[in-house]
Amino acid sequence: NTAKNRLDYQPPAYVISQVELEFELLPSKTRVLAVSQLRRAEAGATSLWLDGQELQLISLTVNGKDWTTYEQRPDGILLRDLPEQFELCIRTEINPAANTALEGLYLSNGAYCTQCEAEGFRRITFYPDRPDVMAVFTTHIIADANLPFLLSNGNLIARHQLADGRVRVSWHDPFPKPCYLFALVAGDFDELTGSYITKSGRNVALKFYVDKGQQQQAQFALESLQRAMKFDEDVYGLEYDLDIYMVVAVDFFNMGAMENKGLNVFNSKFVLADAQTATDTDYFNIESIIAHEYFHNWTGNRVTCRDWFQLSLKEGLTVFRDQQFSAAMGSATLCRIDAIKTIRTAQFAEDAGPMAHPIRPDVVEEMNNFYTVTVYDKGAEVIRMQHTLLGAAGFRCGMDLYFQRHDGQAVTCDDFVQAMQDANQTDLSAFKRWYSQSGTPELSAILENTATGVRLTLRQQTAPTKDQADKHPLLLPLRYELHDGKGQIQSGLLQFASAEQSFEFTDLQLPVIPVLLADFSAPVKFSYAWQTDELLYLSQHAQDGVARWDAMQQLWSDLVRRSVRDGQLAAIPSGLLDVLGQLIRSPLTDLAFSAELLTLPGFDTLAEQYEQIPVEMILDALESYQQQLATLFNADWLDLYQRLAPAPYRYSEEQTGLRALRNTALRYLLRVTETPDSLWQQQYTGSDNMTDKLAVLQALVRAAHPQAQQMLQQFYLQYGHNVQLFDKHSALLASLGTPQVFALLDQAEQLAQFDWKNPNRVRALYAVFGQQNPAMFHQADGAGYQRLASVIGKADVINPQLASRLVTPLLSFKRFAPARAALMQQALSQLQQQGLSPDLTEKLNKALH
Ligand code: B3K
Ligand code: ZN
Repeated sequence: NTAKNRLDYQPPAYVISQVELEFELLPSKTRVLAVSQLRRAEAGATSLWLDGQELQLISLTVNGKDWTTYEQRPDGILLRDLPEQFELCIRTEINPAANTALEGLYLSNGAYCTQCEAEGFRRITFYPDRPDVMAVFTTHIIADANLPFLLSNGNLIARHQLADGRVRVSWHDPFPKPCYLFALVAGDFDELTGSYITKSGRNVALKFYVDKGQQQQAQFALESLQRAMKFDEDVYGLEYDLDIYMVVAVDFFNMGAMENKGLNVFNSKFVLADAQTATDTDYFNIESIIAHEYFHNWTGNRVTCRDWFQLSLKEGLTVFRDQQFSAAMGSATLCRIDAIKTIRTAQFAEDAGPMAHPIRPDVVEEMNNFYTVTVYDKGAEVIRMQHTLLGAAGFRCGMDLYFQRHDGQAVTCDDFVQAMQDANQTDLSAFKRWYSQSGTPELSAILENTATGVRLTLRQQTAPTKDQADKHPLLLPLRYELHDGKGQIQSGLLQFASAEQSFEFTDLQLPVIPVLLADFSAPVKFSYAWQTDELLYLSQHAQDGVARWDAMQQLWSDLVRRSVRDGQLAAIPSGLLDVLGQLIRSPLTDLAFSAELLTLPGFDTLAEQYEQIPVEMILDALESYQQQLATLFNADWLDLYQRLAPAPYRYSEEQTGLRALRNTALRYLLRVTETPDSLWQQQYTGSDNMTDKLAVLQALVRAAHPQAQQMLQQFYLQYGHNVQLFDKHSALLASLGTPQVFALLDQAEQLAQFDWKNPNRVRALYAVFGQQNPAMFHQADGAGYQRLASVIGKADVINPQLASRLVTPLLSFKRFAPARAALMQQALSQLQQQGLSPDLTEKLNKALH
């Protein structure tokens, strides 16, 4: 066990002021020379640990002399007898062509690129691979002339032709940085160029590097970057600091994107977009991820993490900032609903399972396993709560102080909260427990009359988690609305910090209909004994849009819960049908919001509400309710569909809403046999954009329509040559809820475009199968579990990070009835027989013990 503990942090023995790297690029024999200037930081220290993995050491000198007093181990080198100050010069050889883990320096379709966060730099050279060692980097790249673009961090300072025909370029990044922000890219690309003038008048060159022929598809990403740069100036006063900002799109990538200083590397699916290949959702994701990586330039790069336990310092904060940006670019309510779904499905599940951890973890084996929905998305909720408690102006003051104090430093989550506190002269010590406690608080409320008004009694409780037995109350900011049902509303913000507390409200008598988590003001589970008509009232009259949507979600989960309890489908109350009918016949002006109100909660959202998940019952109830709505409102759906006539494609809030609502209608229409095939065929062939084409296929798949498979085949033949569309085809196929899916998955693995080495290809099939196909993944005989486990075993040998992410749906086997849990556990145990990567080992040990 190689577990590391947060509290064991030791500052570095030596620090590095400057490092000069020289790369001689060859696919299987790349030479790396690293020359670093070191200085003792800890009194009396004479030895220094350098991390290194899969490196061939060629030579090592200290102050120009061969150094022999060192000890080489499988994971690095311990240097001894070092002077106070010295120049360290290390030559290594690495093999990018053999690097299928996609960590360190590797090849993606013939282009060299790097991924160093969290601990990938140690696969490039021996170095103190920890974020609190910040140095100024200069990088020289030597490569054949067939690689015209040789890129690294900072500004280009030189370019020479060498005598042997090769080219040598040099880059210098003046901002000290940890090695996880280092990047190198070398390849042949198309270049899309733009510019941005900062608020103080500096001109920044913006450059996007994409595969040949795809230049125009980066235009939307470029414009998104310009909007993000403006937003950070307007809202936080933060300006870009180099003369050039580069983004490279690669198809082989383990996650979404990486914020390397001045040289972001992106998964190409989060850069490339045009109406024919990208959906509205793709456009939304591109804009938000471009912004996320840009915002890291301040929250992550200028101020970075002291150690990896502090990851949420940069990730929670940067997700919060990208959410603010997306809310400002489009519908804030819709963005919030998206974020809530992520918390209620993936994050609540993580907190209830074997990988439960606080947003600032205490124990880590493999750091790559902690880039989680907890650190990122719950981390963002924890920042959001501070924003709620301090107000926008107070939060901004805290941010200003944070940068004033810590620019150029590697700091902790405590430092962040301290700045928020000091700038606002307030005490956040009670709030800080959110950083150290894992698990989901469950909040409940009771209302009663008193002599002078109404008393609201709140209780909170957090169940023990796998990692922590004892739980304490947390400070919950609760945005409430109290409705008297006749149009009078009292609203405000409560701070609830104990296990139980009562709040008195005057000028009010029961009956009162409460909203207690408007805008989802705290990431908790909430229960209150609303009557059906109270929820219906809130769905119409809550001031907060999120609360209106939540009331509808609550109505459906109540119905499903009753169906599960009674073993028979509960009837949809007539009041709910009235509200739905009304919405279909005359939608709200925000069409996308109407679409959300007309959509039932997903399987995962419902599943999270049960201690033992009744898979079939939830699926059956969802299926029946959707079928009923389809049949009952058939004429209204058709009418709505026909009224929402599409205009030529543009990505805009208005058009996106129209398509969302129209395609919601389509989904219901395809569930009834009377709907003529010509309706969806016309949309499929007649539409000028991928959003509407894909919506047809999705609707066919979800309705298990007899023509679904044939249409998937047609889509593949027509579009499968484009990798983004090939992945969309895979994802659709993997979500088919009938047993044929197993044979189709087999066939898909055989297609020429499929590649086990490319995480996008594998995820499109198997992340989707495991996470978006509950009917087949949870098939009662365990075939789904077996399939996923065997894929994970195969992937782990190639790419541990990929395998480790795919395993998530199997980990929570304890949430299922014994027969099913046993099958899931069995699949995991079989997997464990194989020699596994540290990534999977950590997760399986936690799940199985
Ligand atoms: N910071 C990177 C994630 C790195 C993941 C390493 N396994 C992308 C981001 O959050 O912006
Ligand atoms: Zn990030």
